[in-house]
Amino acid sequence: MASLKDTLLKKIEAHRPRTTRLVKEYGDTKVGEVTIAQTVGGARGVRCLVTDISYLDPEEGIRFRGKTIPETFEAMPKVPGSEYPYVEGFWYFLMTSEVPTMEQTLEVVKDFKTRRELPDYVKGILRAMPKDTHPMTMYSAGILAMQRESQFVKRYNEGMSKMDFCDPMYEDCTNLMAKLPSLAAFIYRLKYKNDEQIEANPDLDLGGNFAHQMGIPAPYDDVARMYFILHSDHESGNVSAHTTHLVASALSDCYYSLSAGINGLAGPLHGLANQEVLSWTQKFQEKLGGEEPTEENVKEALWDTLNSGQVIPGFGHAVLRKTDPRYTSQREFCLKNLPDYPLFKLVSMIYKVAPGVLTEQGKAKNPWPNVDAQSGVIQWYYGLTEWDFYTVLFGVGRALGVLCNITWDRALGYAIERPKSVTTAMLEDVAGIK
Ligand code: NMX
Ligand code: MLT
Repeated sequence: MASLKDTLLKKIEAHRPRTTRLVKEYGDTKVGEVTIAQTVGGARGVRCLVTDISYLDPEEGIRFRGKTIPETFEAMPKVPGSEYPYVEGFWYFLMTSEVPTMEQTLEVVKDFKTRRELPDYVKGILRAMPKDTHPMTMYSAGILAMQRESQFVKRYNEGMSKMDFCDPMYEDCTNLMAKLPSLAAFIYRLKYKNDEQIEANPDLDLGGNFAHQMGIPAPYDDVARMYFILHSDHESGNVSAHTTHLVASALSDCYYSLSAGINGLAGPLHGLANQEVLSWTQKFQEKLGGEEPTEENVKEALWDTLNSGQVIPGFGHAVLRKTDPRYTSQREFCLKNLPDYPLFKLVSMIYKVAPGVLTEQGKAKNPWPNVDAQSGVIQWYYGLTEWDFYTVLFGVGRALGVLCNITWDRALGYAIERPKSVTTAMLEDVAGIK
C-alpha cells in the first residue's frame, strides 16, 4: 500500500508539467480585467491565485477537491459507530485528491498519533501569558512558538535544492496539523478549566481524542469531525488562506505562515464572526428579559444593529450569493439532534428575518447566512459556552486546508507573491479625472 506521502509526491510529479506549460506557453493569455472598484475594494473577484484543493462557486458553495459537502461526508471512511468521517482521511483526500481506503485512512490516523504530543515549552509559554489573553492570541502564539521544530528551515540552511522543498514541507505541515487539536484543547483547559489537563487517549482518532482532551462526551467527537471538515477550506482568497499562502510564498515555514493566517482569522469580519453571533444572540436575549423572541422583536434588534453602524454577524459573504452550504449542513445537524433547543429556534428565526432586513437596507450584496451564523449554537448545546474559544475551533479546521495548500504551493514552486500597487493620482489619471 502506497503511503500518503508517496501518493502525494507522485501526484505532484504528474501535476508539475501542467503548471509549467500554462506559464511557458500561455503566460500572456488574459484571465480577466481589473477595475478601479476592485483595486480599491479589496481585490474582490480578481483572479490572481491558483488552488486545486477547493473551489467556491457563488451559487453552489464550496467543493472540496470537486466534491460538495454531502458528497464529501458520504465518500470518506467513517469512524466506526459514528456518522462523520475520520478527519485524517479527509486530510489524505485534500492532499492527494484521492478518496482513501479505510486502510490508508488508518495509516494516517496512526501517523498523526506519533506526531500529536505538544512540546512542554509551548505549554510553558501559554501558561506564562496573562489570564485575559484571547484564546486566538494563545493559539497563534503556540503555533509560532513551535517554529523551531521546522525541518524545512533546517534543510534549507543545509543548502537543499528547490526540487526537494516538498518533502520537508509535507513533514512540517503534518507535524503541525497533528498537534493543533492538542494545542487547542490545552488552551481550552488552561483558560477555562483551571489548567486541569486531560492526557491523550492512544486509542482515539483526531476528532475523538480532541473531544476527549476537551473533556466533552460523545457525540462531541462527531461534532468536532464535522466542524473541522466544514471549516477546512474555502478556496484561496479568504483572509486566512490568502495570508497563509502569502507568508509561505516568501519561503517562510508553515509555522510562520499558519500563525499569520490565524491572526487574520481572528478578525470580526472573518472567523471571529462565530463568537460575535453568539454574543449578539445573548445580548438580544438579555434585552428581552424573559420575553419570548418573536419575528418582530428580532427584526427590531437587527435594525438597531444596522442603525448603530454595525454589521449583522454571520450574514453576508464576499463570494457567496446564497445560503452557505456549511450553514445548511450545520442546520441539518441541529434539526436532527437539537430541533427544540431554544437557541437553535432563535437562530432559525434570525435566518427567517435577517435576509429581508439586509435586503431592505440594500447594502449587502449577499443577505444570506454564512458558516458562522450556525456554528456557535451547536457548541453551546454541547456545553462549550465559552464563545471566545469558537474561532480557535475554526482555526483547527482551517489549518487542514491551508496547510495542504502551502504544501502544494511549495512543491509547484509558486512565486513569491508581490502584486503591484498604484497611487490615487494614477487611478484618477486612468479614470480621466482632471
Ligand atoms: N451586516 C451589515 N452590513 C453588511 C453585512 C452584514 N452582515 N454584510 C455586508 N454589509 C455591508 C458592508 O459592510 C458594505 O457596507 P459599506 O458599503 O458601508 O462598506 C456593503 O454591505 C457591501 O458589502 P458586500 O460587498 O456585500 O460585502 P463584502 O464582500 O465587502 O464583505 C463580509 C463580506 C463577510 C465581510 C460582510 O458580509 C460582513 O461584514 N458580514 C458580517 C460579518 C461576518 O459574518 N463575517 C464572517 C464571514 C465568513 N467567515 O467566516 O469568514
Ligand atoms: C471562509 O471560510 O474563509 C469565509 O467564508 C470567508 C471567505 O470565504 O471569504
